Amino acid sequence: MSAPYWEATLVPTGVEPPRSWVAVDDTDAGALSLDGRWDFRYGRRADGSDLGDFVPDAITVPGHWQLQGHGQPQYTNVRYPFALNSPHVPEDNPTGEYRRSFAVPAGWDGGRVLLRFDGVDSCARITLNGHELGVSTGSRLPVEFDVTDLLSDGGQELVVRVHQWSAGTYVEDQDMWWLSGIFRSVTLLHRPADSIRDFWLNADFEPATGLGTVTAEVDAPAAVLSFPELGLEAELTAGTASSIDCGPVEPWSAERPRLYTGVLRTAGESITVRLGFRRVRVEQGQITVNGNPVLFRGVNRHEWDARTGRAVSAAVMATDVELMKANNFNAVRTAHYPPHPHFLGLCDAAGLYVIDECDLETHGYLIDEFTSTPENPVLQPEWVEPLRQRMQRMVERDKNHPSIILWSPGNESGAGPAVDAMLEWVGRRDPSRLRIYEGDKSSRHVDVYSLMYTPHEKVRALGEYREEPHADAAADEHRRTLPFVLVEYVHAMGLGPGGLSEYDELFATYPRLQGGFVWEWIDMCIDPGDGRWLYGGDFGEELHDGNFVADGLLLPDRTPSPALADVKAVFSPIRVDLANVKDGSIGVHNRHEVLDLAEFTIAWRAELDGECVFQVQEQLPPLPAGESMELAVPAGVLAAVAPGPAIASVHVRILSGAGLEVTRNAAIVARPADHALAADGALATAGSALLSGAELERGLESLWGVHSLSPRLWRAPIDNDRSFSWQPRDDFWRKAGLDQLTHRHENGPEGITIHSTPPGLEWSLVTRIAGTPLPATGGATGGLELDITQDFTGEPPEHLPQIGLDVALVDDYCQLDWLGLGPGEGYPDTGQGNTFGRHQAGLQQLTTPYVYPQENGARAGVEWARMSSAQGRAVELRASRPVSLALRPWSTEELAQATHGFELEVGTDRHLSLILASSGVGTASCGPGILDHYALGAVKQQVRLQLSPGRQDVTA
Ligand code: IPT
Repeated sequence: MSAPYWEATLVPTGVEPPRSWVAVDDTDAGALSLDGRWDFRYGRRADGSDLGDFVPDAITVPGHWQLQGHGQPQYTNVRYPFALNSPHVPEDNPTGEYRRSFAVPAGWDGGRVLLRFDGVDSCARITLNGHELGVSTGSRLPVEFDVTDLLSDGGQELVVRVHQWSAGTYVEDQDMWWLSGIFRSVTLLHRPADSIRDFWLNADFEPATGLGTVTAEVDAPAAVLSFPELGLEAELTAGTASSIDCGPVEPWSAERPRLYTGVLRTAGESITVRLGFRRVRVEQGQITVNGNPVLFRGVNRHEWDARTGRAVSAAVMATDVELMKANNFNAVRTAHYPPHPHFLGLCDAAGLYVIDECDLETHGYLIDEFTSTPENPVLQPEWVEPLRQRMQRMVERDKNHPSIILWSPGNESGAGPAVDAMLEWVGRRDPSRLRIYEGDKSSRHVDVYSLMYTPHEKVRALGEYREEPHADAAADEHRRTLPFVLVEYVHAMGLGPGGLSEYDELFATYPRLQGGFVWEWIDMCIDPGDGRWLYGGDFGEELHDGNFVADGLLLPDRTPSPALADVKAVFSPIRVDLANVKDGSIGVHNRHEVLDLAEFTIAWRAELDGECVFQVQEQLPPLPAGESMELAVPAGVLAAVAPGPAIASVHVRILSGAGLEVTRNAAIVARPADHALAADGALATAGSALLSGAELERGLESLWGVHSLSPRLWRAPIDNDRSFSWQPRDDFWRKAGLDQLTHRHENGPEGITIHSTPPGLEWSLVTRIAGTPLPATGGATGGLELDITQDFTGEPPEHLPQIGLDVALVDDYCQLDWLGLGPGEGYPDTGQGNTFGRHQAGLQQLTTPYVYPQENGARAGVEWARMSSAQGRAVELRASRPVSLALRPWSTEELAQATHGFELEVGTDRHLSLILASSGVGTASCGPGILDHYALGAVKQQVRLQLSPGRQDVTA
């Protein structure tokens, strides 16, 4: 018995040869969209024996059936959802049959009619008017069928039977939800007589002369290519590549994505075409575009929409590209499959370098980074041709996009003949672009060496060509000539990633290191329609990988997580260094690839205690790309912040020609001469009136509404600390009892002493709070001045998450104003997007709704703050040295216990964490842990706080 089609390692059958994808708006040939509601029936057997009757208008195309009430989503990362027995799949194979009828539009005379599917997951048998057209495989690749001779005179009936599991599943083991169905558009295309079957306009730029050339291949009779803007009108001959001189042109790059729009015309069809002239090379061990070395400030993008899964609208794609550009990204890797082709057009227009990655991953067959089981499909002869064809299908579909500068055969599939065949084929078909593939450590068939999640020191070694030799001498020699790119790094899961700035420094130092791609763009959670964010296991799946699917820079609803602002700051193509601002100049570094700074402006602001006292804006000089300069501070700025009784600071913002902020920075230039609080000084009124513990407690309660004080060393575990991480620090911290400290309060004549000890261990944290009353001024009630010290006895653990004090409050404080770093949360190795200044946030903005609840929201570098409650209480804090504050409507324990954001309800409880020292966060959820200099030891802490009744801001 021959294998059923869904278990055949087949290439698609009955299909047209692959060709360039043309948007229906770009051709004058007729097209009919078959998107919309289709009839549907669903069963669990691939032979269709249990498919009931069709339900009319029951499902939306494009879409996934699991998100429309049939079957369940399931999320696994590396593991396959069923036992490995390629090419066999389980008998329980969810199967959906789609049906719709349509009429061929009038006027489609002559020529042929094609039926195009842009994406069907994972395998489909397609039937038109009772005739089988063929079988589609390759979920994220298009198939086209010639249906000309099968059209009936009346209406047409199209039936598509789709299977969740197929032989193709074995090569589609990407880290994402298993979701099925017709998830991209279905279109009927008229191909008039003498229309254009395929074309490739490959536009080259010669940096030395500034001349452009187009190599044009066309599969069409008597085609004419015209670009009026270039004064170009050329006749093309089918079957031969014509080389067309275009004269002087402006080159295309991510920074200046210059496109020329023209027309490719035959007697039967006109297609709008776009040229981006650029030359991609490896020169002297560096990737260059138009002769300029590039530095990838990139991100890995899965296609995702929390409501519709991988069926993403054009509007969502546009939002993604706009957000990437606005946040200083210049590159995107289409992890781990060819994206909807519309996205690539957006990258051409906006300026993003693209790694176009083919639909291949066999991760579940890998034993470790270097070895795979012998059954790995990429090692099997029968997979060579189907996988080679997948590469061909992607490249032919996407070849006209100037934004694509690298081709990738796939992700994490190891090495083998099938991958070699993919790389060798594309090397011959398109030598104008480069090849990259992380999965083959020999890098034999690629132009760029790449790894993922590599620790900083190893990356430095690569930058210095000090890498471990490859066992094969020839491969080693070749690999040492290659540039290096991190295809994935800084795993943006939950709070973090830390370590980004240090990677950026390495990229800036070593020419061989040409940047990397942050993992990943968006948290891939499912919103079932009520705003909840669900992850693996929430659909009753037994096998799943939990919240590992939520590791993006955007929260599931596309609101930026704080990390996005940090990435924007670190990736900024313009750096401003304010270290010497007091002396009258700042450093400006132009990190662009081609742009000089003539079109950018700098906005200066002088502030006293956070209030703007002077501002001025000026054009930046035309500093060439790659160069640095000293820029004089305008006279008025420094004059306005001459030392006085306030914290004086200077702020700069760099704005693009369009007025968008590229980056910002700020520096404190003077502190008040009579700063009342010196960290090492004595209490202002010490000796005179030290309050007893009981008096101090009463004072704190009446002034601030303090209900209880709990010293704290533990944080609600962040994803980077949890047990699945590469450095499961939280396991260690729990073993050390940090989450279970018990406290003993002693009220003495000189204040409060709190002994905090873990169960059954000998060491303790001793917190001492001494206080004196502050005199009342101008009729207002007086305040309190506190001296807080925290120190250790015995042998505390070597590394701690934080050192501080949790304050449970009586009033429902709902707003924080502060002078410090902001506007976002900040930890020692995050918060690069923050600047010093006066900030304000309501309770909701003060917490970050990470999908999996964890430590979040602390505002760092705080020197002054005012907390205001709904009841009208306000209290001001002035600190002798910068501290971190986190105001939350739940306790650390509540935060730590919840497993979904929606489990945390906002009541009237308020908890303030006063964090005197904090560990970094690292990126160990997938990658290196906290860098040594961000680790926190058991170090004595001291701070002096002045608390006073605050002025309530009058709200309308
Ligand atoms: C690696 C994968 O390439 C990516 O798809 C994703 O799984 C990511 O990391 C983690 O979120 S897999 C890792 C085990 C190296």
